[in-house]
Amino acid sequence: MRLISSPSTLARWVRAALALGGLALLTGCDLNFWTMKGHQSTIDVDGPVAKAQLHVFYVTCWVTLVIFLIVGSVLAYAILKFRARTDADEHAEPPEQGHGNPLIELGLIGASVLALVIIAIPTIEAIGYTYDVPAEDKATAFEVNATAYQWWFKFEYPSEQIAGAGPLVAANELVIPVGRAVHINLRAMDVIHSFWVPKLAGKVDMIPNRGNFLWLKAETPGYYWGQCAEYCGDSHAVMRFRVIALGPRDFNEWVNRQTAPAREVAKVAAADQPKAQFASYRSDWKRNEKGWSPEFELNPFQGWQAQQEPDANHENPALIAQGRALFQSKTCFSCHVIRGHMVGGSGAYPDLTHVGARSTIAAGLLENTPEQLARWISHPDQVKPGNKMYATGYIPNNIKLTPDDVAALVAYLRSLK
Ligand code: HEC
Ligand SMILES: [Cu+2]
Repeated sequence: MRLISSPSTLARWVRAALALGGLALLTGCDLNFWTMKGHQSTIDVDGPVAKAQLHVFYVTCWVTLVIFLIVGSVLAYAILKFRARTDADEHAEPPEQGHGNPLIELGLIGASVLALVIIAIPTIEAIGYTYDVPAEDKATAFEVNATAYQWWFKFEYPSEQIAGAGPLVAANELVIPVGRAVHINLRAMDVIHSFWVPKLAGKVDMIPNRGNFLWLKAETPGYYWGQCAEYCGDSHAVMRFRVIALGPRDFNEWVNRQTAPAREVAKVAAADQPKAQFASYRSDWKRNEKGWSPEFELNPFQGWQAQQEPDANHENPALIAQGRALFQSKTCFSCHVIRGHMVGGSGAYPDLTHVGARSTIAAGLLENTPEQLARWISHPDQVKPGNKMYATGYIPNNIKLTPDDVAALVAYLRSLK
């Protein structure tokens, strides 16, 4: 109790707690406090849109730093110079008060206007530049539609039409060509969400029944973290996505694979093939625990690239065929499209035609490994609170999966490269 006996010690404890809390928050955001680097750093950015926005931030910072130094020094000077030195000082009458000095007042107004103008010029410039694709980039711009659902993202590529199926559709991973302006139409199907890839561009809201858009450009091939930035319900905090920027050749290859129908795996006698390598998900995984391995965290771009290739040596065609049948009998197909394999699904749920080629599942929450897939489909409710797959599918359809079912479904989903 002695520790908080006086008000000033209490104040010291409160300050220490606040400082610790702030540090914990910063590390929670996975931003390095000293280098300002991190998956979602707005200080360590790529591409002209994010750079223009960062420039405005720095201009504002410098101007306010100068103001802080001037006001701070005057304040410090006054505090030291006019402090009470003796007991008599402390009880003395206040000195005669001044009543305005036109020169100082006009000077301060002038200085404030100047500071605002210095900030306003680059701000207005950046607003104009970041609003829409600039004229010189229009000809080569790439168009994408992004639609937000509680709690995942759908990406449509209007320029990549598939005969009889409309535009190419993917979920939660937006693949874009590097060095080209990307114009993204933003839509929402239920509530207001917000589209934010901190390293590439500032956030823009996705509003039901109201078209919105933004543009961005990646200059370096890579893997960028995105996040819904407008509170949208139970799983808002884990409504994420990724942007993967690829060079022209890789991008074309990706489009070719994605526009093809779901992969077929030739049937071979089950006895010749390796057994499933896992029975179920790890029961010691906690709710919402981070879903990726240290290797993936270290180089997710390589992880994503490795995920594109089918791993024919470790596939079990009989198990895959079993999984494909289960996908139908367990009613998964009533929500999810697997183009070319079965008729069903609707645009309102993640397209799974090439789910095996994604690096993450459940909207960027879990790394797409066999174990995490097993974890997701056996207990979606334990991973993502309120998710619609569980609430509107598993509960009403009474979907129950045995460990064998899970192994077969995982083998099937993994084969969909
Ligand atoms: C009621 C519709 C519905 C049913 C039935 C359903 N799902 Fe889903 N599924 C969803 C929704 C919605 C999501 C997105 C959840 C989220 O991320 O919030 C999803 C996500 C997924 C994902 C992750 C996709 C990604 O890229 O993030 C996989 C894999 C999946 N479901 C597999 C299955 C399997 C296997 C079954 C059958 C056992 C099934 N689903 C049944 C609606 C459904
Ligand atoms: Cu959201």
